[in-house]
Amino acid sequence: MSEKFFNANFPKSADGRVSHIGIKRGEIANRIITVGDLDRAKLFLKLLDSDTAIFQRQSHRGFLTITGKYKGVPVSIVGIGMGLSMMDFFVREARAIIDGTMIIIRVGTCGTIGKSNPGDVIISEGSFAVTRNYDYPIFENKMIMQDYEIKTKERPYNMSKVFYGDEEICNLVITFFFAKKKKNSYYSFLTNNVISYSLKIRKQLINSGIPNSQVIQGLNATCDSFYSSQGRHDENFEDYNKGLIESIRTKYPEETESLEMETFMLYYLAKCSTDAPYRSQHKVRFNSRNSIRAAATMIGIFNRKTNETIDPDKLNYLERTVGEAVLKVLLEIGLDEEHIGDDCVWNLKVKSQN
Ligand code: R1P
Ligand code: URA
Repeated sequence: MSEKFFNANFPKSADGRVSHIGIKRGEIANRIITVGDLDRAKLFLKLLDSDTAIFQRQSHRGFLTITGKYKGVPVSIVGIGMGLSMMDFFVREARAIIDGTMIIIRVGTCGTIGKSNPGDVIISEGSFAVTRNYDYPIFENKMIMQDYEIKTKERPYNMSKVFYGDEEICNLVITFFFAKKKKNSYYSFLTNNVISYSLKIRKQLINSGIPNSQVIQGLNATCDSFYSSQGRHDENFEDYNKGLIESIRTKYPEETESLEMETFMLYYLAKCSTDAPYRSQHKVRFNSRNSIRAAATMIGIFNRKTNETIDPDKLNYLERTVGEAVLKVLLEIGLDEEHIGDDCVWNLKVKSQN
């Protein structure tokens, strides 16, 4: 830590920077795409308007914030790295420095455990957490373990209830891929696509030999490890996770499509968000209105049933396609109160080349 922070409860630097994501008021917009991989954030940067200055700041904790305009509207792209706590840092610290509603759409990758395959796009209407039960003992033999489970009803992993994303935004993401929506069913990716460049993309998909992907709506399981709580086998650790994927699908049969590591925290915090950031209200009415609206979309990269993995060119292509669709969705949502000010980075002019 190279500078002094003030207020131990919610630390900020003298010039108002929040301590982990490293930005201040006016450097992040109300409409946000968040990703894990910082290269994905840089890929999306290329989609922003070129006639507006683009702000970029990478914090010492690994968060990358990019703010500019898309079709004239202020947007931010935030790369957060991985895991529940990184999502928690990002959502809370961003919330502390933005006035008005925040719209946050995650564009991530995931493992697939349902109908979907690598190369399919999944819109997560809801998410639950799968976390290691840290009170569960490390056993010397299986018999003692079975006795313990019978006596205590404890299991090595806990599964939370489901928290849902913003229905309107999730549906909009789907309609930006497709003209019609049918819950819990398959969609032929980019057929009936309402995005104007659909034909071009379809041709490219065919020309590059990339088979059609599907867009699937389903539940997400957000796990506190890429390994143990996603049911991966690792002989170096005693993880008690044999059969975990089946247990997940038993708890939420038919609906669970994806395993990843952040969406639950995003949906949960959106649900916990208060109306404090609405400056126009003058006083806080606890939880009378949420100030964060969230959705999550993810590209399947590993099929956990068949071990199939995605081709990197296909992933790169899909990231760009999904990113562009999500930017368009962000523009569709009206905001009742937006962050404004002359010092906002999106109001800066592009420096002339001369
Ligand atoms: C694990 O490899 C990471 O990939 C997924 C998981 O949620 C986890 O963060 O998401 P991103 O592709 O957005 O990083
Ligand atoms: N991200 C995850 O968390 N798990 C996967 O299997 C793939 C991406």
